[in-house]
Amino acid sequence: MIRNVAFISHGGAGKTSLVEAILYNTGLTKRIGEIDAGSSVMDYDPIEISRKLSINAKVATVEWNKYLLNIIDTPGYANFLHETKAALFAAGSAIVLASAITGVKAETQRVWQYADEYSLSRMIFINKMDKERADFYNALSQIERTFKINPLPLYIPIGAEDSFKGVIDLVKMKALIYPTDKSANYTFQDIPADMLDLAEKYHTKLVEAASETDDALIEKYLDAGELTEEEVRRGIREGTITKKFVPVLCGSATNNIAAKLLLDAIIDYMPAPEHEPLRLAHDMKTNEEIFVRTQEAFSAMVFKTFVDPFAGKLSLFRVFSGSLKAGTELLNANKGEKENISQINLMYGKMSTKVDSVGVGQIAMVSKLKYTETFDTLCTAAKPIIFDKPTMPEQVISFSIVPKSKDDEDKVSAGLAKLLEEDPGLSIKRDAETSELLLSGMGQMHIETVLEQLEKKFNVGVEMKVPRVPYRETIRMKASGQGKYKKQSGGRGQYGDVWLEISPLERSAGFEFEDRVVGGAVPRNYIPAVEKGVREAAMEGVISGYPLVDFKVALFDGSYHSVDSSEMAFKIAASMAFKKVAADAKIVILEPIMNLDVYVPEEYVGSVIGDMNSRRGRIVNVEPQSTGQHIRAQVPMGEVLTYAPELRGMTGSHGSFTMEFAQYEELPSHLMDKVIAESKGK
Ligand SMILES: Nc1nc2c(ncn2[C@@H]2O[C@H](COP(=O)(O)OP(=O)(O)OP(=O)(O)O)[C@@H](O)[C@H]2O)c(=O)[nH]1
Ligand SMILES: [Mg+2]
Repeated sequence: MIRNVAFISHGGAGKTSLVEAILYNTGLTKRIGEIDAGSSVMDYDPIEISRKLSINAKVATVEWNKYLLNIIDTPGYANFLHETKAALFAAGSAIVLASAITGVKAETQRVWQYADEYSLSRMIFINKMDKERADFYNALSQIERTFKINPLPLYIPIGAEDSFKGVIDLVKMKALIYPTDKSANYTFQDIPADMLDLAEKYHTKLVEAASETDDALIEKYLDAGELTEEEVRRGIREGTITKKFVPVLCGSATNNIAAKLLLDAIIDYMPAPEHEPLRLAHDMKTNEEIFVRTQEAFSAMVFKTFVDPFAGKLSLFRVFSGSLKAGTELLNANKGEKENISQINLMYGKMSTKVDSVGVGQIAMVSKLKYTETFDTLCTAAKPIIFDKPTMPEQVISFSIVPKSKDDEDKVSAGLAKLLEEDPGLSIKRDAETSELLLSGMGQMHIETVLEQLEKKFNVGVEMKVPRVPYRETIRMKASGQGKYKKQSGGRGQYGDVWLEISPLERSAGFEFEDRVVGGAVPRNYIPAVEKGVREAAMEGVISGYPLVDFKVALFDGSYHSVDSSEMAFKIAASMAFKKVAADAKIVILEPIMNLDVYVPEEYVGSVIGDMNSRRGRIVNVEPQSTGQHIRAQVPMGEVLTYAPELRGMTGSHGSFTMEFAQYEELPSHLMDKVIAESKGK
């Protein structure tokens, strides 16, 4: 009996702390691990300890009431949400944490959308009820407005802040009072007299909502005016899985209040693997898209890879169908290679225990796979399938990086190669012109942590330079002209001659090629070389070195030589023609525009908006939140490369934001010269 949940929320809401309480309650740890003391079992990475936040998704497999619960703890900070998205692929449902003080933030909305993409059922846990300014009802109404859902409390808090001492169970209609020793050995008591009306109100709401999930239940409720506890639970389960409503719990992770209740609720209301949304995969034999059903032959996807300099590669996989025994040989369908699964481990943090087999819904770890990378499918050779990979958010930022010592270049490349295996949000390429290493990721903090890992795990230091903005070139007019490449001195000559017409396409259309040659002026077999010549020349741009995009090229005439013509000669002629006609077609520079979501307390709204205007930003919307305002804006990427520290400075660390790529737009002409000059100097 299995449940499979991911904990998701904005950074710092208490996901990892809640998992630590769960590890303690299920007997896996003797003391509750604390983020602030650096004693967390889940956030064990040295960088997670020093930064006091989760960078990697990690798994805790725990046993509770004879169920095996696979809990995935995910990062919540904006720079690491690609990791969360990858991990959600392995989850069957999600527990969304909110803060009783600040409610939900920009990142919570982002991860909520990810859960929507995977159609996951959800429950909400309003955490930090013990902290100053904790207000359950405020957070509840903010959740309702933000997510436009029907949140349905299963428990309401007794007291708040220092005097938070327990919760009222709205199904049983009993008070659960907790001791102060964090043991979570609560006692059942009568509901305090001054809370009876409130509890009645929420109880009625809960029972009504539960009854509405089923005709027989409604009838019974209308007749008898009450349902049994079992019937209420059945209704809640039905409504949660069908997403009619979202159950809400509340508690305090660090005081170990309500963590056990959450485990009970996960078992009671979250879907079993066979009731989870079905995953799509490609059947390699029939070449069809199929839904993978749990009872089919074994299949699993690797959703997370850790590369330890000592222990080697650890692959975390989620089983979607069938079961697996240790010692089995599997197929990696993406790579077409066999992998031997010699040992299977269940995880909590970095701790693991060996098991003989795993079944549907389970998450486990296998080490030292030879070919397998993150998002590869492992299956049987008899039924090879490949799961659709989760898409990663657009990378937001690129820095060029330079080893502190010239001798370290090989070590840097080797270390980065390992980190790339761990992190699907990271990519690296060498700049063709400057031969600098460009590291692209989700934000400045993301790149910084990668460099910290290089230093800590692979012992090499690198420096990062100001990020580069990925500008593009495009054209605004039609133009046409000739490119002729002719060399006839000694030996075999070279001859290619093409006439091209270039015309603009709409934004993000990319590149189109049209063959309009008549009468064999350019022989068929040379036409692909012409297209290739144009494509390659466009990658290098014409005026700035940035790729030229969103255009169409038509080849409409040319000539050839029966002996001297070759593919190479036509490719060169095409590249010459392209550069000439593009230059005549009014080249402009495009800049990336970002969607920026900023959350700030009321008193900073004016200065944040004023600042946005000075960055050529457009305010799209300003919406009140319970804790301030949500400002949505579109801003050129070049203006917000170092926004994180600047917003921190502007708001005394009270603001938060997320940023993602929106679209390319024309760079104002007065800024063009500067971009061209900088790219020449790079
Ligand atoms: N008072 C109080 N503090 C809490 C509670 N839960 C977590 N915290 C504190 O909040 C901070 C962040 O907690 P984490 O558990 O790291 O939060 P997280 O959601 O895992 O954060 P990310 O991994 O960065 O997304 C730590 O300082 C915790 O001690 C709670 O219930 N009450
Ligand atoms: Mg965490």
